[in-house]
Amino acid sequence: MTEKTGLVIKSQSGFFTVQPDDGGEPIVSQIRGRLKQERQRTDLVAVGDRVTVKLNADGTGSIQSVAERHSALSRTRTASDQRNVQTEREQVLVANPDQVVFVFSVHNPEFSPRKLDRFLVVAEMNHLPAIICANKTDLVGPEAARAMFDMYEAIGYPVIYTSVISGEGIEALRETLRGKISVLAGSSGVGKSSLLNAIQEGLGLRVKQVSEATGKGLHTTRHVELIPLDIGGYVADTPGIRSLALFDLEPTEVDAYFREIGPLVSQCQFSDCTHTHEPKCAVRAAVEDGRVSPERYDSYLRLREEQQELEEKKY
Ligand SMILES: Nc1nc2c(ncn2[C@@H]2O[C@H](COP(=O)(O)OP(=O)(O)OP(=O)(O)O)[C@@H](O)[C@H]2O)c(=O)[nH]1
Ligand SMILES: [Mg+2]
Ligand SMILES: [Zn+2]
Repeated sequence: MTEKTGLVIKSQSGFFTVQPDDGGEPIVSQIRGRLKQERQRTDLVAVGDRVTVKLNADGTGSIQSVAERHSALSRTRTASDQRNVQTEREQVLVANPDQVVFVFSVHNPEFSPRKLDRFLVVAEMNHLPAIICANKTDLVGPEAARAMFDMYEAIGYPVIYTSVISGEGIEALRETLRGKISVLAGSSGVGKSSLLNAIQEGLGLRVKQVSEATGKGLHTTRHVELIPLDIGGYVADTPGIRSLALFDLEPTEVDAYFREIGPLVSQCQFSDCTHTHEPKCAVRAAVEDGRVSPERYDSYLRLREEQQELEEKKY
């Protein structure tokens, strides 16, 4: 009996493609029966998981074991069973990503701080390092581009300034992706495919085929594929991050996910401070003296409000 260890690079309707560590051909595998019966609080196997596979005579594999995940890009969902008992279940979009790269363009389409702040909350919720890629710098020039994103560097998020036209930052982006499993996310038209092509010829096209193939199915947001990089590592370009809704979030939890605001909250005079109008509010004081940017404060208030409304709808 031959067993191999490898990485799950694709999952589709119960079939998992495993790239063996020995560099051999990918093995289309299914989950071994006994593994399947184990109680599931999370997806048993997801793209990015490290597994052992037993090779069958017909060339397919069966997954024998799954290594413990060190991280995941996931969402939790509350589901009811037959007896109406509510359980939380985790849906994993990508297991073990090393980082998420949020791509925005500085122009065409316009940069949306609101959207970036939401993405950053998703990264923080999942305890994943976030990197910001500010693309199309050729359209506005380096100073204007930096003025838009400086603030994010100041609060500790690395920003890579890129242009597929001038070549700025392409090498830096390549180095950032090298040897890592990266999730790339960003709105349509910001230049994700163009950047991938600049890093490795044909890579953008490869990703496009994946996203088109999955655009049709029901499980659009769940389908992810890891695309190998010549320089080592993998990227997943996923529209799914948009649907990693924030609805699992309690309004007060929003605090913790705005990394520059979280530590201030305990310094407000009132423990139930909403940071909108109360006297001696440490958050508003920080906005006034420039420690928290007005844009981030605005994103923060909007998210809190949204979560509040969702909470109220629940009852
Ligand atoms: N000026 C300029 N245009 C760019 C740059 N990068 C990409 N573009 C253009 O922006 C448009 C969109 O680029 P894509 O790479 O297709 O964007 P995408 O993020 O992959 O979009 P989706 O696949 O729809 O999600 C194309 O017309 C590109 O030529 C850049 O650095 N500068
Ligand atoms: Mg694309
Ligand atoms: Zn306050």
